Amino acid sequence: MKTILKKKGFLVTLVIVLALFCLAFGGNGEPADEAEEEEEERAPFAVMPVNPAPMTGETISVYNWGDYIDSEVIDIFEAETGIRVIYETFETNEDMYAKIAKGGSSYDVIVPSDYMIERMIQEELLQPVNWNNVPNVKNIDPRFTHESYDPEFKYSVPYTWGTMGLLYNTETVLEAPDSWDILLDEEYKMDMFMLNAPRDTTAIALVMSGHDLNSINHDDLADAKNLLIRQKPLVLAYVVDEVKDKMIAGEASVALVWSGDATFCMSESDTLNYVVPKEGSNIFYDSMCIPHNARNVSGAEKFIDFMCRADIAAMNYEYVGYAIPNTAAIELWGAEEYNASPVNNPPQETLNKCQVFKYLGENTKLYDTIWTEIISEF
Ligand code: SPD
Repeated sequence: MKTILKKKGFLVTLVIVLALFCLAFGGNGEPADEAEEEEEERAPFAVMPVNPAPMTGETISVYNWGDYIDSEVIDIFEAETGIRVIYETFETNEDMYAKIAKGGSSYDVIVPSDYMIERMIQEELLQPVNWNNVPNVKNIDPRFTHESYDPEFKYSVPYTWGTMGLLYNTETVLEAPDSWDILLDEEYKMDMFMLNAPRDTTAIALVMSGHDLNSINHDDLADAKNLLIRQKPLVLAYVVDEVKDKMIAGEASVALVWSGDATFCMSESDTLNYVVPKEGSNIFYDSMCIPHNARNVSGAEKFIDFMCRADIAAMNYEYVGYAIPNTAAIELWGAEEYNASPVNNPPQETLNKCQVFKYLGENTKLYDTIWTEIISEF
C-alpha cells in the first residue's frame, strides 16, 4: 500500500512536472517563443483538392532547372486535372538545349532563359503559345512581356527572373564587397564557388576584364579565358544547385550565384548577404515554353496556365525564392514584404547596370570552347 502511495505520489509529481514543461516549452519540446514563431509561418497559398480528379491516363513531360519548382504544386496539378506529370531536370541552358536539339526526346514544357529562347525561336525548336488557352497570362506584369528575345510575345510565358551577383558570408568577408574583384582575391583562396554554367561564368569574366558581357570579340574572350585560368587555384568548386547547401553550411566565404538562390540562402542563414557588383552584371528571364515536338500541347497549356495562377505562383515563389513576374501572386504573397527585398526587387540603379544575354549565333562556340578548357583542366 505504501509503495502504491509512493508510486501515486511519484506519478502526480511527474504529471505536474510534465505540465510545467509543456507550459514553458509550448507543448512540443521547443521553447515557447520558437513554437510561436513557427505558428507565424505562412498558411499554404494553394491546397490539395478534397476530391482529387481521377487520373485520366494523360501525361505531360516537363523539363525544368533543378530545384526550380515546389513538388507540392505538381501534386496539386495532378490532383486537379488527373494529368500525370513526368518531371525531369537540367542544370544549364546548354544541357537542356543539347538534349532538345539532338531530338529523340520529347517534352511538353521546358523553361529556358532569354538567350536560349532567342536561339530556339530562330531554330524553330519552339511553338507559339495559344493565349486563348492560357487566360492566367493576365497575371503577368506587362513589364516582363515582349522582351528582346521574344519581341512579339509569342513563344514564352515568364516564370522567374533575377540577377547574377555575389553571395558572401558576413562573418568571414568583413567588408561588404562591391566589386567582382573579390573573385581574384588570394585571401579567399579555395574559399569561393563559381557557377558551373558556361555562358554565365564567362560573362562575369568578361565584365571583370572590362568588356561587354555579350562580347564576341576574340581578344575580349581571350582576356576572359585567361582571367578564369588565373582564378582557378582560388576556386573550391564549380557548382550549380549545390551552392545553396554549401554556402548555408559555411563551406566558403563567397560564391557567384543567381539572385533567387541568394534569397533562399539568406532565408536560411543570417550571416549571408548578396550584392550585384558595381561593374555590372546579367539580368535573366526564365520562361515556360512549348517545344516544337511536344506531344501533349493542350496538357502543356493547362500546366502553364496553372503555373500562372496567383495562388500557385505565390506558393511556388515561397519555395523557389526567385523573383516572379506575376503581379497577382506578389499581391497574394505580400507585396510590401516582397518589394522590400533588394535581392528580388533591386533598385533601378542596380538594374541599369545589368544586361540581358543575347543569342550570339555561331559565336556561341567560342564560349563553349573556353568553358571546356576551363572545366576539363579542373
Ligand atoms: N535552381 C536553378 C535556378 C535556375 C536559374 N536560372 C538562371 C538563368 C541564368 N541565365
